[in-house]
Amino acid sequence: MINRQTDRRTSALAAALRVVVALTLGGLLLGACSRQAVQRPAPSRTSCLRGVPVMPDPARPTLGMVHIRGARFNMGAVPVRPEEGPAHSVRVAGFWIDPTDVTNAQFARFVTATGYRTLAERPLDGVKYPGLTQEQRRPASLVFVGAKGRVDLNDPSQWWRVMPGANWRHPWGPDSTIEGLGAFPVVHVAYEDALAYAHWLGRDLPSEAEWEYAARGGLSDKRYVWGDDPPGQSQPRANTWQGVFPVEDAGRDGFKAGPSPVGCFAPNGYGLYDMAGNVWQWTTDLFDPAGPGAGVAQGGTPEIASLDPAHHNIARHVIKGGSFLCSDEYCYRYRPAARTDGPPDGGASHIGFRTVFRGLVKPNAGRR
Ligand SMILES: [Ca+2]
Repeated sequence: MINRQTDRRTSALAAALRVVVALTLGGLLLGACSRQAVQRPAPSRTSCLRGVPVMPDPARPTLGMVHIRGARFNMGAVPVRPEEGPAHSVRVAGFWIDPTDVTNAQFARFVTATGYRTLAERPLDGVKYPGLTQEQRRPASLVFVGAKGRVDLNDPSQWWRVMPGANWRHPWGPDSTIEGLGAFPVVHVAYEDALAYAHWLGRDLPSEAEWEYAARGGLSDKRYVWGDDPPGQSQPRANTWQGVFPVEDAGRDGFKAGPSPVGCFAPNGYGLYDMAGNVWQWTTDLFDPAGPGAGVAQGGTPEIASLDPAHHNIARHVIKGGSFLCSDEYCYRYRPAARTDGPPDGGASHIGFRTVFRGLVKPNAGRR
């Protein structure tokens, strides 16, 4: 039976954890965190698609993207989690979308062209965090480190560490590297980092509705992006977690406790890869913890409803798709209707993104 009591909005709590840890324990725990990182096996594969995904080119904004026709669809579902329902009819206009998550190689092209530095590579803003010392505001990101034994699954601090020096170039900490991992999804990218990449290409991040419609791949009211069969019943369909979370990932999908290269599992009906599992993906929608539109219905605005009072009142954005950390007993969010909020001021080991393009749409153009 699925234990749905054990999950909390890991990403949001992990975000809060960054500040809480810094405030309460400062450098002592941060220093210890690096030493607590788990030994991580080398990934079983470093690429799955032929060649790497197309390198981005600002002069050709739809290069390598897939066109999705506009349509009306049922968004959400009979809720597995309270925030997922009820299902409601939504219309999206046609748009283009990346067939895969943005990879390390693609993001590196952006950084080389622009000199951009991600949030995790910069100190926290002293104006936003006036209570933190310079030491506590040093560049860091949230790294999944697992646990050696069963832990309280309501306490994400048991398996997350705020790790100085972790960022997209060093995803498991300062001693790690992305050398040879160009086909892996870029991670440790904050919302503003993902948006900067998209804007460089004249694109945007998907709205939640666009993302969910694309993820469903032409299917209606199905639990998963491939239909209603649970993953793993016949063949692996996504990079998720098998085994006791967060202790042991059996890796029956081919990848243990970490991301897989993009495109290692069958695409959905629209030719999109990894719309379930692997890494979460940013959307432009603001996250209302009371449910979609709940704050607005009470007279507020999406902006106000998304503010996290426990985290310096920074707006939260919806992330979709689940990640390699989701199992059928914990998280269970590798479903198109599932949603949660990402850390408002940083990235993490399990959050990436893909982009959309809404201009110059050519109906029926299909894959380009
Ligand atoms: Ca896995």
